[in-house]
Amino acid sequence: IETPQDATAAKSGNAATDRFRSSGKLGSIETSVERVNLLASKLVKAANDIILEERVSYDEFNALKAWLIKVGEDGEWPLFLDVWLEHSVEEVATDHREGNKGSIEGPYYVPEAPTQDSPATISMREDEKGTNLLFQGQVRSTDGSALKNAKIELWHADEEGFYSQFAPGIPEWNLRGTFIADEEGNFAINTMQPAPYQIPTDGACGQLIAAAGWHAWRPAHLHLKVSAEGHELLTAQLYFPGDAHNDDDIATAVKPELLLDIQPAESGNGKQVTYDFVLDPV
Ligand code: MBD
Ligand code: FE
Repeated sequence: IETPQDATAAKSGNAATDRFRSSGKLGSIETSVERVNLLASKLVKAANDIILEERVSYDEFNALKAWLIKVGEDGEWPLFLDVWLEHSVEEVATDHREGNKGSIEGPYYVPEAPTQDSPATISMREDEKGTNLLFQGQVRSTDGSALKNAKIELWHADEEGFYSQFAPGIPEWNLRGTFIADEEGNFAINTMQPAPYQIPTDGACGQLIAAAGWHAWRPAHLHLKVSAEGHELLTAQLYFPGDAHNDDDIATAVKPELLLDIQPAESGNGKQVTYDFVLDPV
């Protein structure tokens, strides 16, 4: 039997690649010749400028070629793009918003996790390790009105930093769920605090990180998608104060507004936190 420790970069990378292919995101892409010409020309020019300015050698050019080939073999294009570029795309897509700050989706979202009415406990193993976390709050519109029956999708890594469906030997929907808030937009979800996350070190992205002398860490985080009728979907991540990597996240996806105010649980068991979401009307 495989365990999460048997996870490899290529296995999680190829799972993320398959997930992207079946995500439906490819069905709705709109481009024009003018736009592709503009963007592709700028990208190629930027690369040529670097080669000329930095006097890139044939050895370096061939190292790049070998590395790009390996990114594909390891299925790590989603990981590479989400870690190093998605934060800028997210910034452009959401800078008009008055409601909550969001953050990047990353490579490990799976839609249609089983739905429960709040209050609820996310699906987890009987012996799930870690610190219990009660995550609660209210979903409102920018005018302050409560968003009745708002939908909160939550997914995150476990205490060892593994995501279900991307590391082997974890139940399919472990630490993933869809939750429906009550009539006043209030929600309360019991989960387990995630660990800091290291992106796979044994694939092409890990090779780049080692060769460049970088580190592979993301701070511990919760992933969320919050939605309600007539409102823009909010994709966000929330972070834990004091995490060593809140200030140097490899994915550049931390914002001050996304830090949680973690308190001891009133139940005496673990932690609790209240975090409200404000969505923008469409
Ligand atoms: C993650 O868990 C993640 O959230 C991102 C953005 C990239 C890699 C792994
Ligand atoms: Fe993540």
